[in-house]
Amino acid sequence: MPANLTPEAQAKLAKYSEARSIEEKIRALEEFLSVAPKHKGAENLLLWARRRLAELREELEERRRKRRGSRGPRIFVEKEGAGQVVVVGPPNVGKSLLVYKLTGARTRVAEYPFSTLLPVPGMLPYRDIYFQLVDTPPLSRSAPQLVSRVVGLARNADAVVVVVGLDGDALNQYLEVRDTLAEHGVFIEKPRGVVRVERTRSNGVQVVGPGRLVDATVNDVARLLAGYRIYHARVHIEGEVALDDIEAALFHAIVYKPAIVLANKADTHGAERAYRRLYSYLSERREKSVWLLPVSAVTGLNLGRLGELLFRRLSIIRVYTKKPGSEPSPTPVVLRKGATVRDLALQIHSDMVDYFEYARVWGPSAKYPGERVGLEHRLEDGDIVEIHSRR
Ligand SMILES: Nc1nc2c(ncn2[C@@H]2O[C@H](COP(=O)(O)OP(=O)(O)OP(=O)(O)O)[C@@H](O)[C@H]2O)c(=O)[nH]1
Ligand SMILES: [Mg+2]
Repeated sequence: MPANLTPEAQAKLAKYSEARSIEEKIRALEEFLSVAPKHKGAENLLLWARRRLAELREELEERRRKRRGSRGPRIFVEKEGAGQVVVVGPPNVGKSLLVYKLTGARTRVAEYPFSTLLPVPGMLPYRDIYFQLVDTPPLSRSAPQLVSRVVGLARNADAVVVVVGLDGDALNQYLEVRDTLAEHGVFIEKPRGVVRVERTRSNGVQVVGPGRLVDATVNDVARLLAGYRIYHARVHIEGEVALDDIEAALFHAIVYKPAIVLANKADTHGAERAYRRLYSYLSERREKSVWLLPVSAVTGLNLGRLGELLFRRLSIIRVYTKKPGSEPSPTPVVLRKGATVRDLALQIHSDMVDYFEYARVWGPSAKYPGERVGLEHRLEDGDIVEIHSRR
């Protein structure tokens, strides 16, 4: 069942999602919490609202510090490159050394636990693109202050790399990281259903994707969204999705992040045994879609394979644009798998679709080199596209 909020509480959440500034968002959430019903159905949303409020307050505090010109700690990391990937894990497993080895970023590596207290981003090159890897403080129930910081980073990221240490009980470390994140609404194991709500400007509420609505119709979805003053949206669903899941996704109360587990310190004594246990656990739960790679930050084992795994994990494609009569651009546009020429045009310029005439495509999605296609043509990784427009 959806949360069944009063119209007043729904209006406050609508205000939250329409808010532009952090201050407005904080005010809307505070107002929501003051009017929200306390019944069971609304529990999850209330929990989310409290946590989100705490994250926003921390972000506001940091902005204020920066405005005052102080060079104090940075808790949030702006996205760069083809995807932001946070590197999380228990203390002392080698997160910082891995991010340093993969990106060259100046992380802090130490023999003792809790050496990293603030996130440090670095860029990992892969073919013609870069992934942003973010080193983070350790996740440990004994340091709750750090937990909310790491969860905030994970919630905002495109994917999560979980680092565990094969010199210890790697399986247990994985389970603890997974559960700690899940307690805060960040899931790294694929849930029964996955929802992504994309706001659009026209065409009403559409439900798309390979999933199935459970005990609900598209009309029910439209009604739910209308309660939050959302009249145009594309709701992507995968797996089995209930109205509840859509409501949670609206406010990012519950998010699913694709994950790769790096089993680090493969060079240490006893690593093989620890790895086998972790491997058999994850392969029994294949449908949860958590990927595993043994590595060693010290010897460099398998570090060269992470780029390819991230590329597949993020479900992205690279599309190279070109102007008539010239060479394709050396840096691709990064799109989601399944993207069409329309998505590409929108990414280039918001006007592009209005003046679009046709496109020519070379590469995997073209039936023959230079095929002439329309806006709905589905692109593939490595395509070269030339857009012809009326101006
Ligand atoms: N043998 C071995 N040691 C490693 C490996 N990776 C990291 N280490 C060592 O493990 C220790 C911890 O490394 P860090 O990179 O600081 O670990 P961390 O996970 O960032 O630690 P916190 O920031 O405290 O959570 C250091 O002494 C590293 O040299 C590895 O692959 N093999
Ligand atoms: Mg560290």
